[in-house]
Amino acid sequence: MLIKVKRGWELPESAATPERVFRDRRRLMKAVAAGPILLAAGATLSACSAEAEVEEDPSASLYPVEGNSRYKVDRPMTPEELVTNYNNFYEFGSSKDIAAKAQQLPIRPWSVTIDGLVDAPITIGIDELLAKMPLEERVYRLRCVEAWSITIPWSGFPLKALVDFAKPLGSAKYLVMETFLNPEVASGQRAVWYPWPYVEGLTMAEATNELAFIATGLYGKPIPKQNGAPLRLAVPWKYGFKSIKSIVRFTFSDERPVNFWQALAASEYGFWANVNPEVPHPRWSQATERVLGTDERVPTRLFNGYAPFVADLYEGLEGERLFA
Ligand SMILES: Nc1nc2c(c(=O)[nH]1)N[C@H]1C(S)=C(S)[C@@H](COP(=O)(O)O)O[C@H]1N2
Ligand SMILES: [Mo]
Repeated sequence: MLIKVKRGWELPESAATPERVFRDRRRLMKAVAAGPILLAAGATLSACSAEAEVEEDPSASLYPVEGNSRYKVDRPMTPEELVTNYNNFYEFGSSKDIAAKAQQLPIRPWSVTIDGLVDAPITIGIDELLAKMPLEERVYRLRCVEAWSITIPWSGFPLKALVDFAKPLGSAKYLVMETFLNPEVASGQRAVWYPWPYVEGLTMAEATNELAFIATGLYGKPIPKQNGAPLRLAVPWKYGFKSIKSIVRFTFSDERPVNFWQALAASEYGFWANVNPEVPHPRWSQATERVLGTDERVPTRLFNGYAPFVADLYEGLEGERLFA
């Protein structure tokens, strides 16, 4: 992606290739739209239906957005092809290759409800919300609890901007977030042993920390469905499962929520889930991580390398299970 190179970000040649393919497909889609003559090529058409969705996204013209260089990474960007084809999104199944299935998710209209301990609850359409929020691009690392990691350019807005917009009451202690519930299109949600819908939460101090980000774009385009369209959380100092996808509700609460993975296995997953190489998962070490797109295993860092921004959030909380 030329624009990334211009900004001086490290981008391996392999990452540029999918973008070229994407552009070629866009050209093809335009050709398809121009006349019915290509419609006989049914196989080609369905093969690029994902790109067609991206084309139709009404927020497409918002991107790319201005980069924020405050948040530095010391690793090359993960190839887009990998980031969009190796996913955790249990609503569409427990394997990593849910990208095609996720295209079933309708993302317009998409309403976001803000309620609980706020001045006035509101339900707002995603495009109206996007128009009110200060969009920027940030390169963040993401460390999954399964010990793999990626480095990606999100577009979106600071979660604090949404909190300010919501005007929470002084009694709010937590921000609880909820994913859509639609078992008709999300086959994973027909598995009744999971506590759907997916829920996550942050303390107010975490939610208003400058790193907490709502991602609405990825690689300078609207965020793909498999990555949590049309809006998902990005909290890079916590294990990936905290970064909840496809959010429909933000509820301010005075009660700590039980998040999805904690409800499933409280002995393995908790509320805080801050990255710490020295605290193993009960079934595996967290000391190192596999860097997707490379053959490397590198040491994992405390708070995933973001300690300068977030370590002070946890002062006085040493009695809590901060790292699971
Ligand atoms: N709603 C929802 N959000 C979710 C998940 C999920 O299964 N459902 N998986 C989480 C996990 S475990 C990870 S590692 C990240 C993966 O994000 P990515 O697929 O965009 O890399 O999403 C998180 N958000
Ligand atoms: Mo994860």
